[in-house]
Amino acid sequence: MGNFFSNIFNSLFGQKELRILILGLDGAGKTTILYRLQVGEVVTTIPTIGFNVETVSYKNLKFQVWDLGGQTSIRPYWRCYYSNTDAIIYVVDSVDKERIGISKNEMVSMLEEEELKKAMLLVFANKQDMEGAMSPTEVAKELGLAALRERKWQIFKTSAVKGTGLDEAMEWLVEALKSRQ
Ligand SMILES: Nc1nc2c(ncn2[C@@H]2O[C@H](COP(=O)(O)OP(=O)(O)OP(=O)(O)O)[C@@H](O)[C@H]2O)c(=O)[nH]1
Ligand SMILES: [Mg+2]
Repeated sequence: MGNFFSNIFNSLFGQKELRILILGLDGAGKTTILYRLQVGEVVTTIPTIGFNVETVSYKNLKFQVWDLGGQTSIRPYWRCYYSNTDAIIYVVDSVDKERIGISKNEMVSMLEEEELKKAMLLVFANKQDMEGAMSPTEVAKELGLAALRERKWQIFKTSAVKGTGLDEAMEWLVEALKSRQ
């Protein structure tokens, strides 16, 4: 019953939780980002088998943020979480030049999914604090972002451990969601 009233309240006042998925290869920094966004701290992570989900509040908006495991064997399960997604945060380890091609392929096949047609895309060129990190321009080029059609997207340079770039990304997301439709 409580849920019933809160649903009515939410639909009247537009307080629906927005759904965000955090995707990317294993070790890219997804779980670190999730908890940075939620509690503002760096947590010690272990590789995610399955998912973590947390509610994150930002500027009076509530986001239900899903962080999925990125290991090769569990990537096929990403699609189980696609429906009703408002935005995808696609995290790239900017130091991992060897696997940037794999990361691109995973991103491209994800974006082909009908269920994600309307989802906006935020790419995080993460681990910018590390020596040898590719710049956001290089990451954008490697991922072929310029070729994306009919997709609202933006790339951000982030460091989940230093906490840089995340605010800017959330700010962009809030504005993009407001100006949607
Ligand atoms: N230097 C640096 N290390 C980072 C950054 N973000 C994450 N890491 C580290 O990278 C490692 C992997 O981070 P996770 O957040 O567990 O990676 P994940 O994407 O969740 O990995 P899976 O759960 O296996 O898919 C951890 O040791 C993090 O501390 C960053 O911005 N800079
Ligand atoms: Mg993880």
